[in-house]
Amino acid sequence: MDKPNKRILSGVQPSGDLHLGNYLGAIKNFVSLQQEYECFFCVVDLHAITVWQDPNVLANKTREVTAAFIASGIDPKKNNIFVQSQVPQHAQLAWIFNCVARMGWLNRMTQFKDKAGKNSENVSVGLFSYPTLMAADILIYLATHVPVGDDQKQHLELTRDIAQKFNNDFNTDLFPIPEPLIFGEATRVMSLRDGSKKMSKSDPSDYSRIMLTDSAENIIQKIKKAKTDAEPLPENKNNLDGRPEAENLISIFASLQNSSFEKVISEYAGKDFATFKKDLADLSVSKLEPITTEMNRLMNDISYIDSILNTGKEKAISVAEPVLQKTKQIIGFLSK
Ligand code: AQP
Repeated sequence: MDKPNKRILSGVQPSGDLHLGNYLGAIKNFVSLQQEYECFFCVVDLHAITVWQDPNVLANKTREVTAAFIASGIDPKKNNIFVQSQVPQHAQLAWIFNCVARMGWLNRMTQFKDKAGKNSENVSVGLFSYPTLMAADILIYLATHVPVGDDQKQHLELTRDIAQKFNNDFNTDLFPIPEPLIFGEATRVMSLRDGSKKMSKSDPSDYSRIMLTDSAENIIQKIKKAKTDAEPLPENKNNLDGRPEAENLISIFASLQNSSFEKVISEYAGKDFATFKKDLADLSVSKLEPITTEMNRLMNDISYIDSILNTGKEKAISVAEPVLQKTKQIIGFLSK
């Protein structure tokens, strides 16, 4: 069993249409990391079913996330792209981690509190234990680095705690303590309707997010209607206090342009939002339209997508299985 120095694992849920937050916070960064790291990119359908998913659309959404990876520039020959439920080692290690993680740790997870809201008695047990499965996703590959959006930072800290506790409890150094890779100008893209809420697949308003499946007209409309305030764009970053919607649109612009927040501010200082939004819409369409077109082309070739997933599954299992066996041996389970 090799111990890699630079191995990435990251996942995206097939729980709805992918949006600009998923793209700028995660997928765009995957593309830039693929040369430097050995990468495992996973469509995390086991995570998706922590809330109800329509069985008639789940398979299609799973392929669509795969298509989005490839259309965004992830090379399927160089990287391992696969589906979480097709690699049973994830769920097996997750059970072991359920017995390592402490209730108090999981009780602190803000994503669970946000998603469960006042309904916490009625949500699935899976939604609560989601972070232990995420720890298993990462550690079953002995991944050293995890590129994610800022919203996943707390879950990654829990993964590090689980790795550390397992290693301590069993006097081993099997699991690495993985490092988060949270970078870029848009690590937390906010809703276009409310700058205090994260852009999310599950927001009931379509106008809260730009989706990778949106047409150019839709993108233009959504940016035009995006909430802003009456002030022009500021002269510097300090003048953005209390203006989360303005800050969000500037971050999106900077990230799409591969530029910096400061540079965008200096370019647009004092200009009105109508001008800025028009340029942001043009920029968004020019960056996203080629991805959407390629996703649509790939979705017309399902056998190609499935062949990529099949190859990815085999490679993933070949790495995950020895780690699972080693884990079981350390715990004291009977071996095969
Ligand atoms: N708004 C965001 N800004 C930056 N990054 C984001 N990510 C998600 N939303 C934003 C990052 O995208 C990757 C995949 O996320 P996911 O689909 O697995 O889960 P999620 O974070 O729960 O995404 P959603 O869209 O909010 O889904 P729902 O509404 O179903 O809960 C992760 O790296 C995440 O950080």
